[in-house]
Amino acid sequence: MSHPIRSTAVAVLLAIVVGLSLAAIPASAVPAAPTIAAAVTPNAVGTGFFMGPDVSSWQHTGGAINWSAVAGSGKTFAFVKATEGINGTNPPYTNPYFAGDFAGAGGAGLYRGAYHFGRPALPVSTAGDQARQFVGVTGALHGALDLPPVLDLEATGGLNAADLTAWTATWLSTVQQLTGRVPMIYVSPGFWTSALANTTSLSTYPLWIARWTSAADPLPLPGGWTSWMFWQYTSTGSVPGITGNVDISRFCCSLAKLAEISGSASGRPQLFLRNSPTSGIADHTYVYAAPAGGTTLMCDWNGDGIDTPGVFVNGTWYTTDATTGGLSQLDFGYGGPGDLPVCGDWNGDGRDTPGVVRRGGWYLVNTMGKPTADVTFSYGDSTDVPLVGDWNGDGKDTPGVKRGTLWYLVNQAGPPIADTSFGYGNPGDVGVVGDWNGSGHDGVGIKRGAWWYLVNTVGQPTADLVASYGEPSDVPVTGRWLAGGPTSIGVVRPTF
Ligand SMILES: [Ca+2]
Ligand SMILES: [Ca+2]
Ligand SMILES: [Ca+2]
Ligand SMILES: [Ca+2]
Repeated sequence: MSHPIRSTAVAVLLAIVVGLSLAAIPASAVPAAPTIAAAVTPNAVGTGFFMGPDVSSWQHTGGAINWSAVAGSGKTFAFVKATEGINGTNPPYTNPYFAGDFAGAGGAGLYRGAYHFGRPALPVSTAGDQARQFVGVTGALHGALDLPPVLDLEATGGLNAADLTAWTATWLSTVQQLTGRVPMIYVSPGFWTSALANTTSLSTYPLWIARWTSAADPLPLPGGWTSWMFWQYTSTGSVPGITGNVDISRFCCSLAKLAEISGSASGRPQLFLRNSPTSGIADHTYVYAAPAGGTTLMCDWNGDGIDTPGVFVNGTWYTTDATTGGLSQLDFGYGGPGDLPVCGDWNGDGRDTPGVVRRGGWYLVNTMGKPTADVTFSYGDSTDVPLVGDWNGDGKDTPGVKRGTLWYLVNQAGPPIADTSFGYGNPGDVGVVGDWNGSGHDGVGIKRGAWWYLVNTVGQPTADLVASYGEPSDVPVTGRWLAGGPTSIGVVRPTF
């Protein structure tokens, strides 16, 4: 079935020069990687790990917590128990000190997190009940100092590993849905290994590992995790302002990373991806915890055949290989504010890498995190929308630009003359690129409102595939969400 859409009157355009000179902007014009500015906090310690306690009602048996003294001792963050799921007919438990301690920690300038002590039970839907119980007390945790929500896993409730895994996954996904934030798992290696049979199915969630040891690190990690975000290294710590023993944890990374995982989740990209371009609901829905306000690109950064997010915000790239959201794995500077980000496999090695387009100048790099361009040239002008595709099926991605309703595609990085040019769509349509039929050649398409019109053969004036997906205000993304399939579609929508 063919669905014509209005095309411009010019069916065949002469190839035209859209760039006047090669590499008019020298490579050195691309700035070196900017460092990510560290957040300023009065509690920063100069070296070593950033540390903080986690508290519950137990820490009130000796009196109120003096949060100013906690902060003054050099601690950077604190976690406070909010709720504990109680099954059956018992009323759900809320820590009576949660509100006061959460506010007190924030008032002292500490990053603060809230956790739920899980009480797993069957049916698995009780996990959703407990997620709602938790969020009902904590709210969405969008405050500037708020850390990700936490599930404290220490009890099995008698569930076997498969049920406990399903219960945990349900709590996490429900909290993520309710808050727009990616929750974190608190667990000991022993509990994860035995009670959850060391499942690797949840390793895209950040890990708060409980391993009480004087060793220099908590390795090895269970569950397929390759990194930890917080490490509770002792249960018998001492912190000024808190009476008695208290748990203390270390944060993995820099203050900039702490700031990145904290604060408002508002505006962070939420992905809705379907496996078939023309049918089905969202097969993959997740929030990517990159900073708000950026441009989301989907590319195959690790060469495994699956496209995952990269977010470009004013010259900083936040990329991940995870297919279920979570935090960025690699942050680096490339380009600057006002640049238009692109990604593609410029050298045909099977991995996609970044590029930026600045006033018609293209600056492409072949290695993730490399601060200087490998390839530079001019193509298009400052008002064109850059696109990237493998138009000729040779395994390398090359530029295209969309200028109003006209498309200009080129098969090599450098020559300023379009190999293919044609009109497709209306002014205001958003252009997309993909290999919709798995031929090895990319085609094009447009998103108009909620409707998508996709073409397998560039230059063909009628759509091969027509689909309705997403809201008119959603930003389209395209890519392979399953290895081996043709390119499919999805949308990006900022979280609330
Ligand atoms: Ca990949
Ligand atoms: Ca490559
Ligand atoms: Ca190509
Ligand atoms: Ca194709």
